Amino acid sequence: MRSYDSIQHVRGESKFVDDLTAPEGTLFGYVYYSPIAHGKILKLSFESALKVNGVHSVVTAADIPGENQIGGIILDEELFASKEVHFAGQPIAIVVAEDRVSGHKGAKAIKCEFEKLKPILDPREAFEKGELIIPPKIFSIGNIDSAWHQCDYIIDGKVESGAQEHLYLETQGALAIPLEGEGIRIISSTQGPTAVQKTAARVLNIPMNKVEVDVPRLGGGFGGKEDQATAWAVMAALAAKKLNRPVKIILPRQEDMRMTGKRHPYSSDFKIGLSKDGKILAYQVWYYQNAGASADLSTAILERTLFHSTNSYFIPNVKATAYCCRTNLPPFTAFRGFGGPQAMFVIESAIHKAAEVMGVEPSFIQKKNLLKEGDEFPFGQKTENCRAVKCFEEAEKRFDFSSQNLRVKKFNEENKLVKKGLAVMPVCFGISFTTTFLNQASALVHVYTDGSLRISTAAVEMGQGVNAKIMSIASQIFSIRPERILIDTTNTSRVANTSPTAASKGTDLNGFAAMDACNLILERLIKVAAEVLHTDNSSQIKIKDELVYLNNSKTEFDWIKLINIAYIKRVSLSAQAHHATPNIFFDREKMKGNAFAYHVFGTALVEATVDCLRGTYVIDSVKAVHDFGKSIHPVTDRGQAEGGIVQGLGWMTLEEVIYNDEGKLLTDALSTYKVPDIHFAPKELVVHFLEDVPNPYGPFQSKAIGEPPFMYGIGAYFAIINAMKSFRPAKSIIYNAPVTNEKVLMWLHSND
Ligand code: MTE
Ligand code: QUE
Ligand code: MOS
Repeated sequence: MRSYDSIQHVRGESKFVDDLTAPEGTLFGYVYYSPIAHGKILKLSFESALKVNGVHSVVTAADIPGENQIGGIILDEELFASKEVHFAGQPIAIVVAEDRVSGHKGAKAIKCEFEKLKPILDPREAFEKGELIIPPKIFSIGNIDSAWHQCDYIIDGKVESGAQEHLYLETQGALAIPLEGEGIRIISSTQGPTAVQKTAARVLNIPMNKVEVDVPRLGGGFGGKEDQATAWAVMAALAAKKLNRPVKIILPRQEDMRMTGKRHPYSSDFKIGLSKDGKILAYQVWYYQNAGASADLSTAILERTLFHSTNSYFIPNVKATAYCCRTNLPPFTAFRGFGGPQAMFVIESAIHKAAEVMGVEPSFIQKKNLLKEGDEFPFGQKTENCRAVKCFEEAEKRFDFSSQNLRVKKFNEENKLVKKGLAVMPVCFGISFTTTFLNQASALVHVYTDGSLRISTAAVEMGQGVNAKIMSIASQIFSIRPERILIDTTNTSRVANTSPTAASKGTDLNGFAAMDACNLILERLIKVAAEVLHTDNSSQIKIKDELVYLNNSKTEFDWIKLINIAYIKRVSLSAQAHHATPNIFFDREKMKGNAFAYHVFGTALVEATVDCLRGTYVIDSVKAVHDFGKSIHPVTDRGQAEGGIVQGLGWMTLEEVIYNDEGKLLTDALSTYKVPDIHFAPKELVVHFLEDVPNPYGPFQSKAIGEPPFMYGIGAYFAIINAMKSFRPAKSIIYNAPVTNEKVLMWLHSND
């Protein structure tokens, strides 16, 4: 079964914020933003903007009735810069106009004088200057100081990984409509409707019950609309209130790229100690996270980096220290993997370098140290239903690692200017928001008298297929055709206090909530059926394929008849349910706890070919064995795995975000920022579903899929540098992602 709105999508019929029929009199908001990375605002003059034809108003910090504050975890971010600007692209005002063109003209007419201050762009420099957003966070297990004495090899190194632009197809945007009284309705392209509601209420100084946020769907989010969709929605609401007219803001692509944060760049140091036989005995790591100008989700992301510092491996002595460094770049934010990929790239680099020193294959060290059942993570949780070895061995067997190695070796002996490289990439990703309270969701289910259903949950559909999965869950519970079910928009008036759709938890949380709500209705229907069929024992009643069965034999009652009898009998055909993930906790004092409901495992084999004359490369194949649990929706799950892998490949290879010395984004268009296309995607992309692996902690034994496959892409970095290495075996490797064509060429042909 394909994703249920795919036909609408390809026909161009699905409506995104900018496609909605806006109410008559809707005005357009155009954002005026800081051209400099750091400075004091001396004078803001917008009189000439107001003279531009079609311009109605300029909205600034001075128009805010409540607080000029949009921070989520930490209250450190202004909606509109009032006294100082902290990054190039920071919003200062919006011009509200009849249409986009006059809005743009108005913004160009605004004059702002600054006293320029020196920007900090580098996280290590921020660290040196004491610019930390929170005190350092540390995870540790065993005794790192005494562990070094037991090691036969100790290797240290430095690892860099770059930012990544989300490049959702639908840019950030919102439409705000003033309602009677003080009310406001906001249609937003956000992963976090409640965050928008809460922040709008704070800025507008009205209670949350007067703000309705509605989210029909997103043209992609990838984490970029978890926190950073809020500002535009609140600006639109503020302007709508001021002018008492509907206001729409849609960011043009280039300005979206300039104004919004991306995946956090990290600069890291590691020290790894191993025994002669390849056991990792000690691992120490320091992460310098480039957080950008305000906290956003950086602290939660930093924490997830620590959670994934040892990836799929058991290491008895670990000390991982993480610094959240404030710089004058846009606030970096959530992006698929949420800090996990950055951590995994460091440990994989450490293993790669250790393998080189020891003269063994990295996969030898990887395999030797895989997590086993009951092994303890540095945060104190022990593995359960651990499938690290199972996935690795299945991949090894299925994709025949040893003969692939021989083939590549032979190829490299026979070819002088073209080289191949292979890499194995195991992944272990924890499922749950590590901030425990966020692991909750609710659902509201209505059954109408024609037998059709309308379901609301907290889940936001952003292309990941959560609606198709919830539909499938409901259709299985009632045993009715999925066509009878409609998944409603995500709306704060129908489902309150929602966590963002994030952390790959959308289906787990909302699927369980929908399941519980459906079961409440089903129980009532079964009771009604038992009554009309004159039995006291409701366990004799079943609904199967839209028919009511008594003791396994068909009755005259079908789904629609049953619904109507229930209605006539005045039985409620609506239900609401709340779900909270059981048995998880995390103690931030001790940095220990069972933070995750379960883990997702898998192993990929990546092959790349490098043209050593030109520095270009192709990804020949990515082959993965992945633990999907028992998939609710295999087509969607495969799509998530393939999409995640290609996005991960992009982060490691082509996608390079470059800011100049003044903190200005140079790669602010698709001509300068390169993402994988169909030609770059691996020639062979195999995702094998690990068999017979039910997950007791997921709905219908399924597992979360949104983020974990992203990290298979990390294998591409090592496949490429392994190929480079066979061209210049004596030159030492650098760990600095993305490994762009330019970097490949420089490494192959320079003598530094
Ligand atoms: N897939 C598509 N097509 N579009 C997206 O925006 N976001 C990813 C992933 N897959 C995304 C996607 C991210 S960052 C997350 S956290 C999950 O989907 C969120 O959805 P889920 O929790 O329902 O899996
Ligand atoms: C994974 C996530 C998130 C997370 C923790 C994870 C996430 C998120 C938050 C978070 C934490 C504290 C807050 C808040 C959000 O934590 O997406 O508003 O106060 O938003 O392990 O994906
Ligand atoms: Mo995903 S980064 O948790 O939105």
